[in-house]
Amino acid sequence: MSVTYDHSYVEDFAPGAGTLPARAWLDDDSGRIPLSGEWRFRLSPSVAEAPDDLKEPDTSSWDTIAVPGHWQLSGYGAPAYTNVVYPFPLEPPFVPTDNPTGDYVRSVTVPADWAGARIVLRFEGVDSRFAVVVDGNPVGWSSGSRLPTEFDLTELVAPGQEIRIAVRVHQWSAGSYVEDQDMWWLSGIFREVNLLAVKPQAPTDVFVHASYDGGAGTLKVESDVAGTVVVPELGLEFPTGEEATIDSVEPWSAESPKLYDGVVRTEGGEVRVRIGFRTIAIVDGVFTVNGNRVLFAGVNRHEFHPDRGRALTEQDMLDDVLIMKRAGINAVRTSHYPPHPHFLDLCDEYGLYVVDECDLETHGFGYEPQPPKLPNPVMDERFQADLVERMRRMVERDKNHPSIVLWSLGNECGMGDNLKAMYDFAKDRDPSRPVHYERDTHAEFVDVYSQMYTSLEDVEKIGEDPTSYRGLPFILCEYGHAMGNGPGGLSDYRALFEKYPRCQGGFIWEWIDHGLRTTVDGKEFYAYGGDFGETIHDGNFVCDGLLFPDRTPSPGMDEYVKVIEPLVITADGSGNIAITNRYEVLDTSHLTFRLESQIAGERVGSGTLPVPAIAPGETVSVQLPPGIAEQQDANQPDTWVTVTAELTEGTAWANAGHRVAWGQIRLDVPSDARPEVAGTPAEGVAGVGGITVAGLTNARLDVWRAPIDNDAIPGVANAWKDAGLHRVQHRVVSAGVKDSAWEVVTRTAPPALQWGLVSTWRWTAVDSGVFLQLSIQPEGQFPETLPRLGITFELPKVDQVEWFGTGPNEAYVDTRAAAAVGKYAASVAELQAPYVRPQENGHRIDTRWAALTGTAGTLRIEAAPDLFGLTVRQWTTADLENAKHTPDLVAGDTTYVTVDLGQAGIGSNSCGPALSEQYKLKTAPASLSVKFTA
Ligand code: IPT
Repeated sequence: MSVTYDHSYVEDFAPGAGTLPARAWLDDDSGRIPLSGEWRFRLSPSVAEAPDDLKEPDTSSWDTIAVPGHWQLSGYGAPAYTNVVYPFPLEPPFVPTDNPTGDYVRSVTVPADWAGARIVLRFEGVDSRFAVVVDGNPVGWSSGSRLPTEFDLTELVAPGQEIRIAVRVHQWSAGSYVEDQDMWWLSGIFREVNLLAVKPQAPTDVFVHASYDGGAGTLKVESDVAGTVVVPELGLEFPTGEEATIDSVEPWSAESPKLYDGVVRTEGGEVRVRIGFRTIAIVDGVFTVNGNRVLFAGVNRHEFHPDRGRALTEQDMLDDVLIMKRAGINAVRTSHYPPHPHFLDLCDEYGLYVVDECDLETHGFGYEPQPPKLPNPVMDERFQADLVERMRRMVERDKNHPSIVLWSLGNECGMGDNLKAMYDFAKDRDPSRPVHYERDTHAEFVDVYSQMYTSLEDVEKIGEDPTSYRGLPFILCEYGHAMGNGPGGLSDYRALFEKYPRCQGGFIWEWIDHGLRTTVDGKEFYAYGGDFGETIHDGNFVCDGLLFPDRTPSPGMDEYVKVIEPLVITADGSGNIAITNRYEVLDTSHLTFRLESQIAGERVGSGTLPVPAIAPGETVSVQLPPGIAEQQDANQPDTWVTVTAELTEGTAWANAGHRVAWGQIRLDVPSDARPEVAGTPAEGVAGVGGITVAGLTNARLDVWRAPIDNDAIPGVANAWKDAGLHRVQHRVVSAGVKDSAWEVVTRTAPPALQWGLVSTWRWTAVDSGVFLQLSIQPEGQFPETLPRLGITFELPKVDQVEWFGTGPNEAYVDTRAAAAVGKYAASVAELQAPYVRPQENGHRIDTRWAALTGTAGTLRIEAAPDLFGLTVRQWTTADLENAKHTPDLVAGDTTYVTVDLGQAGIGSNSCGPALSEQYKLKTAPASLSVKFTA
């Protein structure tokens, strides 16, 4: 192969040339020189323009770049985002002539004491294709961006001498056709490079087989060089290739990730292995680990950091694992490529089930295209060797991780023989793990049946007929699209996973927003598709995570934490507390239960609650401690008991006191009695609704919200716009004293259309304030649903809000699991959720009262008795709707307060089913009674 003149490898279907066979990622005693750090770097706009000098490069005029990293995030070129579509014409294996090509060069001295060893150059990940030249000698090339490659340099280098390594990396290659994942296109050497010295007769590949059955374990370690397996904790010492039986071992599971440290010793060296005894089996159509049904409370994880892209540090990986463990997440699908191997070590250690997915997606071809369309690469035999090799490279690298419980062939490729070939390879090499692939829609060869974004109705159907789809376990490999505000409706999915044994949970799409930290005109924000001038892009579809780009939780994350919590704490129906243990293997003896009682938001009692150890799957009833039940007082509604379960002692992933579950029990019976409103008419003033109290002006009926992604993407927002909801006008029909109230009748209606909402606003002054009794009547051909129905008014700048209702975070009708009833305080800024693309946020459903304090004093809004949704912001809904990024929202001197009678739910319709009927806000007569006090 001539690297300098022949770049035909860029468009070659093969996986590579000159590479070593795939093997396990090992913790061994080989010599190792990390080649992370500064390399000389030069970027050329095309292969043809890349100087033909890698044999003897004069790098004195080159820049430097940090390895690992992406060149687009290091000042060269720009990131580009597409989801399904490829950013280049489809004509495999060809790629555009304008193919940015980065040359990396550095030197390293091979230690003299490496004499006699095999010298190996190992790359953990290079995007997308690269060729290596060492001291002017072409070594080989490789592809498969998220997979390792090794080259044997032994013949080329002399121990004690310095060598020069040159790596030519191409942004586009034939491999790009099978790497169409929904993420930023980012190039370069983005994972570590190491120079290794493998000693003669040292093990270079081992395969640990450790199973568990009813207390006993078996262990067998295959090694390419025969030797001895030693596991001190179990007193084991036996030859590789043989099976040992251990009468009593502690099993590995996500909840209790017991690892035994072992060593494989051969004549030439040793490998340290971490052994987790566990057996995966599908029993009667149910996926089990160690005999226990698994309910995946998972997430899809892309590797992402807002500054580093997919070049994660070990700390980034640990951050992810700790956030997941603290959240009660028990599983990760590595969408849609094998992660950095260190992440898998952390999953073994901290306990997370992993669906390890191959580096493969060909979405932009369509699933099973027919001529004259081109075949999808998974149907095209020219790609077969590369695809099977990708599977081999993943399975070989990752086979020793107990955390991996499923192999996944890839994502969104349709169906084709190449996938079957990948499946066959995996089953042959590792029969112990089932294989997942979602687009095998008829379950022809997969071992678990999988769908994405399935509606509740369809999940229920699959649950009800356990023989469908060959009776396989069913998982949702993606659901709960966490784009922008959301996802909603998660509790409803969880209920089905609890109800049907074969419905074994799923993986939220996705873990983190891929917003790239960017500064323009001194203002920092998170960039998404289109922000770098891409000609073709998919906008903010790349920001659909439970975490904001900086890994702070979005409200959707808090909701998920509550929905999946390992205990359910509720009222048992007879005045006691019911606690159900939903752990897979743990009982509750590691938890301390605390209790706090509140009346109308004020704490009246607290203590610990003695709870017996509850076994997995069991429910116990615990009596309320003496005194608590009696606290209920008919004149003091809203008597709540909050029970919290927290870790008694610290764990590897959280401190003592960390909350793992909570529940609230209401002791009083909410009364629906309506107060007699007796007072004098609160005489009219300017403004449509017609009142001024504590600076309140311009009260108007409001039927619009800044579309959330789940409104905008499926076209729901457009249908609402067709009905004119975003631009209604108001007309005062009448105003005057009527039945001892100041009564204003308004009609709210869009231009050009004939329907409207007729509102009757009755204002009554009482001792301490003003009552508003509002009733709304739709007339004409009104739209079936509304985004919201409320009143919005203005106040001089408000700084601080105190409220009694749901909190602390925003809560909507289908995202309220995590909202607890209580008394909260926040600044107006803190009430906003900073979605990367600004949109409706910050609504607090079921507010009892709120006190808004600012320049004009304090305005108190009180349910009288109707609970209301509260939103307070320093900008208008139109500002929010027009903003592209968070800095576009600038606080002014006016505060906009919305008191909602109702608001549409959130759902997951940006990539998922339509909002459930029960969460739609139907246009219908409605009324609200609230009190304002200055
Ligand atoms: C699904 C993809 O698998 C995932 O990578 C991501 O793009 C997600 O959609 C949307 O964010 S595919 C879709 C057609 C259901």
